[in-house]
Amino acid sequence: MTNNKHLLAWIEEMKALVNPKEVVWIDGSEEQLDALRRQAVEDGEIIKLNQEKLPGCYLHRTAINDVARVEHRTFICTERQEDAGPTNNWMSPDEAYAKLRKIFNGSMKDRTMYIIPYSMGPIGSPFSKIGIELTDSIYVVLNMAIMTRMGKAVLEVLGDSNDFVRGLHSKCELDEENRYICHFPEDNAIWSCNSGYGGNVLLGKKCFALRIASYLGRKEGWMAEHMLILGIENPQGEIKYIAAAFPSACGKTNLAMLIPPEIYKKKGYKVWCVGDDIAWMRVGKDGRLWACNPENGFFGVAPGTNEKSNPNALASTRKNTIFTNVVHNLDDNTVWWEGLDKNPPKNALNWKGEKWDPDSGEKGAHPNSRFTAPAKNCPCISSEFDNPEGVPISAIVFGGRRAKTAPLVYQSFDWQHGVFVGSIMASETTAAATGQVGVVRRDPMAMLPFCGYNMGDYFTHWLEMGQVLGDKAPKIFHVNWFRTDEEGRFIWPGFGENLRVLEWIINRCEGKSDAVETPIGYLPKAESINIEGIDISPDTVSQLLEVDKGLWTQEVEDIKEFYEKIGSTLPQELKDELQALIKRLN
Ligand code: OXD
Ligand code: MN
Repeated sequence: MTNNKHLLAWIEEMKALVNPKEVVWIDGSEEQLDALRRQAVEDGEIIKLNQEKLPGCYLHRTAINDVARVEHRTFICTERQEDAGPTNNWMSPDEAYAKLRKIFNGSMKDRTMYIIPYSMGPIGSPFSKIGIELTDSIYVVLNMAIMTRMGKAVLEVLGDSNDFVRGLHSKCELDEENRYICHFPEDNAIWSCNSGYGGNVLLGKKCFALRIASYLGRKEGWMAEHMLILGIENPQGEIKYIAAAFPSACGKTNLAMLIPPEIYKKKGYKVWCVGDDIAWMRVGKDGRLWACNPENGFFGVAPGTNEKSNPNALASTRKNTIFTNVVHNLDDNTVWWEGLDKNPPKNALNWKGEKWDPDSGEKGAHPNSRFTAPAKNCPCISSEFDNPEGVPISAIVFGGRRAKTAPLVYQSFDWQHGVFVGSIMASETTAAATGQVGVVRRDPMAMLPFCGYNMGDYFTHWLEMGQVLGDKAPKIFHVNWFRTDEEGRFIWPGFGENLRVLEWIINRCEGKSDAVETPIGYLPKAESINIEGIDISPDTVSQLLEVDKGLWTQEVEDIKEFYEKIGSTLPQELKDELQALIKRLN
């Protein structure tokens, strides 16, 4: 399919290492993908679901020891350890290649190696980037066909260029002890072994579009961020775009596709989804910040997705979708997960493929079970989705899951303070990554697990982007949908009602709403949050907007500790911001 000598030489080298029985180039055609689906069904790798109810849909189960990203086995392999920084696991490239060569050695002996050429971003756009993934998993091929633009057209754009990310993946034996996700930013390469779980093996996503891309972005003067992108259309038909970063499983997909509350709908408000997970952002010709979603689909968390929480996501999964680790309803050959509806199937298999009794108290779907759905399926997909220029960003929003400390919303004083606000983001951990659940952890810009280089240098890059953008920089905000009362109940209704907060944010960007200055930033006056049509009292809004100085004083201590961990690369500007916060609190 290509004469690109760099590509062919690399493939020969990898072939010599993994020794595949056969090699298949993925051309992106429906015929080839369909043949692969049939084969995967025959091999038992995927199950064909009810084609009347769920046309083009399949179910896959991972190994039970392989259900989430493995951060403790994810490495940034740079020559110098300080380039990976204190928050990443590090191995020298020599050590990592040597270790992984042993694991990959002959790993495809009885298997086919698939060569997937893919583009992150629309094929041929000057802002898109090309990757090649070699894999022994049809599941990976079929997922990449949804999550990226892929096939022959990508090779045509690549031509003779050596500028592509070299991704090697093998399931090997799915051995946890030898599971590694290694990134070689200096070589534009990713090696992933012994996993079949999406976040570890769909190399275009977290590995390339965040870890490798963040490294490239710093070098080339742009940003790769763990952000959703959405457009809010007002009744006059003007659309303003917001990019928002939240740690994994904080409802990014829900926010990206939110349905406006009834009273907003009646007025003519609409929300358009550009992306739900990753934003590549550059300074445009007009000096503003423009964002593109490099992906082509959604790899969303299934549990909790329902007709109320996210009807658009649910609609997106009704055709041409791959479900992973959900419940298999044997009566009608469909799927189910906790929080889909109140009628769990009686005759069903759980995510492990075992007979499952919904009354047993055991969960049927894995908490991190997923759907892989084409973006085009989404009823509110933006008309700008394929626009290579992307969309101009008015506001950047950071958020986390905090029961008490963070108010519903606040605005940073300026860009530098906004970078500080992003750098101190924190949230309770969830099931998206293996490890303890429910612990508060700092996750600056939601990039802690995804930054491909030193976190201190990353902050510096943010500050530098602010210099370039000057007064055209988006305004920066922080939101918290998860504030609770004394009984631990959420006090903000969330979901579509979050538009009420986004409206204040947009108004602030346009200088249309005033604010109260507090030690942590600008807060709305309680009456500036529109509560028309919801059952929430002005008192509750005031409670949501409370800034507890005692809690923030404790918070400062925790930030100090975190900043110490970042160490010598922490920019002086952020140290200054912390001192300024302490001063304002006193
Ligand atoms: C994801 C994650 O899967 O952030 O998007 O974990
Ligand atoms: Mn994510």
